Amino acid sequence: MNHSVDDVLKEFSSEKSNASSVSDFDSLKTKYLGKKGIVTGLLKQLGSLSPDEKKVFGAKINELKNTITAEIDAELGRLAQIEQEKQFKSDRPDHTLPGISSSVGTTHPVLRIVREISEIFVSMGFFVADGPEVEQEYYNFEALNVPLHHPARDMQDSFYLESGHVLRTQTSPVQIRTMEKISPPFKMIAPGKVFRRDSDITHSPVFHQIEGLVVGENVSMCDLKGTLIYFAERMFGKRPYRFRPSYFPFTEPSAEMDIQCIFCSGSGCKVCKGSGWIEILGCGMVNPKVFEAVNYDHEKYSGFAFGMGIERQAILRYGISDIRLLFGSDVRFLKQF
Ligand code: 2U9
Repeated sequence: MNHSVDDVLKEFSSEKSNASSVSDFDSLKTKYLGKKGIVTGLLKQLGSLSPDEKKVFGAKINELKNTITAEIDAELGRLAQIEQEKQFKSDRPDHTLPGISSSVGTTHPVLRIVREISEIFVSMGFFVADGPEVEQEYYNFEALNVPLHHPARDMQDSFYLESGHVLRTQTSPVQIRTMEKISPPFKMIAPGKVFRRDSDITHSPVFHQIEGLVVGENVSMCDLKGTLIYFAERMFGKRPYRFRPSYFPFTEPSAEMDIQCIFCSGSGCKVCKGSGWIEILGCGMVNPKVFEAVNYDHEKYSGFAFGMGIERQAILRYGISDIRLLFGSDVRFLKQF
């Protein structure tokens, strides 16, 4: 038995020196320490020995088992580390590969137009004002001379909140709030979101407007025309224009401004519905009743105002075929501007 323990250790040492891979050492483990392994076989033989012999050889076999286990585990650990290092080296990022670029957003065409239009008016001395989108009925309707029976005040046409507030249907309340704070003369524009209960191919319940207001002494229809013609020429280039009479409760007289159709140059097409003209904005001289609401002396001061839908300007400026594209957030569309 003594002899065989030494022989087993010798044999193991010689086999170990030939082993080099994880599977080699796994096989050695099975061969020496497995259920049917050599060391396990030696342990089984202990049963046939006397108690004294059992003590001596039992200790020797255990020592042999511990030695073999330790040596195999040490080798397996060393190989695992080598393997890990190899993997780490192969997993290292390749800095020579081209990078993945993140996509950069663009300015939405509606905001572009707001900026472009604002710049034109600011260059003429206008300032830009802002105000709440949730408004009191007074600022959205009463102060603007919009009577109670006017269709815009109907629940069918405007969004009312339970509190009695209304989502502003135009940016005009901003001008009323501004006039409550400052005295003439001044020139201002109010760009922003407005809300109407309207939804079809050409209407969206939310859209954007820019309105303008000029108040001072001797402000005339002539100032209105000069200002708006200058604006239209900078926006759409020099082309024929016309003013048609219209009606708004907050202006008197009122007009709509058309420019010659930019798509057919006046010969008539689908966009201008064959008329050769395209409406670009509404305007008029401020109704004295509006000045009364803000305690301006309407004998001393006069003013003109105008309003335009931004989406409409964007459609005309960029030749966009469908208003819904402006609300769709499709980056393939938005990236074109
Ligand atoms: C005050 C006094 C007068 C603003 C005006 C229009 C004419 C107009 C429309 C254009 C297309 C709205 O977006 S749209 O649907 N607007 O035609 N807006 S005059 O008049 C004002 C505003 C404020 C204190």
